[in-house]
Amino acid sequence: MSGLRRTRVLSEKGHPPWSPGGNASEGVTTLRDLIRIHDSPSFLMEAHDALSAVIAERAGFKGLWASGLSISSSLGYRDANEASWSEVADVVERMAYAARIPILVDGDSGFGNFNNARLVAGRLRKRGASGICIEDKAFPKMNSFISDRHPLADIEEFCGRLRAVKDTVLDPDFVLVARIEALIAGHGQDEALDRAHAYAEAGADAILIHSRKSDPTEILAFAGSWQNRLPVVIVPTKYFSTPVAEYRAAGISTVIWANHNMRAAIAAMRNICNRIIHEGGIAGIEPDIAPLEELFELMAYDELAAAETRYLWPKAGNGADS
Ligand code: SPV
Ligand code: MG
Repeated sequence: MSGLRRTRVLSEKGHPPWSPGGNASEGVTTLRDLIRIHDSPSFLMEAHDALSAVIAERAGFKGLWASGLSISSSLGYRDANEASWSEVADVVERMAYAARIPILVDGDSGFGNFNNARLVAGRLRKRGASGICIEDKAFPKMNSFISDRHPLADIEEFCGRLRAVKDTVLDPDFVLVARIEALIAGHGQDEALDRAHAYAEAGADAILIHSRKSDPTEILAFAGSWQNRLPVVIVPTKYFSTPVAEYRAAGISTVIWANHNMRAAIAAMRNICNRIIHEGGIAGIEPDIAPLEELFELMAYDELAAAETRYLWPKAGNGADS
């Protein structure tokens, strides 16, 4: 029996066999395993659509970050809850369809109160997400690097959002990350730690501590005090020059490269657009863009060709199940 036959049943994650990631789950690490406390941090790579998800998977990343900033940007929205949760969920579904590796979805502040948060988390799980990250801000949120005004949610009220997600999404593999914006909002370590303790009590599986400083002092101080009561997740967008060895030494569980596929795409697209304008054509750019063959390979066109021999002209005897 051919491999194609064996892949006819949908996987638990819902991959049809013809999706680029296929439905095999061998070798896939769960998000819960990635976000455990390890000797060395796990990496989650940003993706904002199915193509970027597949590219990250092929590069060897074990998990994805469905970034609110990047998904919003690719849809032409500001990262200020302009995109509806269902628009984000549509994108996540395409990512989960195309890639086999688990996806942690940036759930912003949960799109409202406890009721919205539990609804969104449940829908995202159904559509292929392996976890959700919810930040302790009010709705609508604003991207953490844009303004200085980030009103924080009341701790008790935010704990209600976390508890509601936990009580609603009963899948033990689904990961709930509580994101603390206290440092972003200009509060100190005490506020961040108080929140971390409360969110752990409310059932969070991990704590994301965010910082807008260009050095890692804040998050390292937090990690030193927190002592890994729950795994710590960080987003070193602003303190990008810090070596990963420092995170390893601090016991950081997971590092999110939060927007780097999107920013790489912006730079590449800007460059190629400018060149076509200035060079007056495409003769010179061919070596600098992905060959069409690479695109066809990423999207598994070979599987479609093989399926045609099975379903479209099975009697032709040209290779199907012979
Ligand atoms: C995102 O990628 O949307 C994030 C990270 O939430 S940040 O942009 O740093 O807020
Ligand atoms: Mg975000």
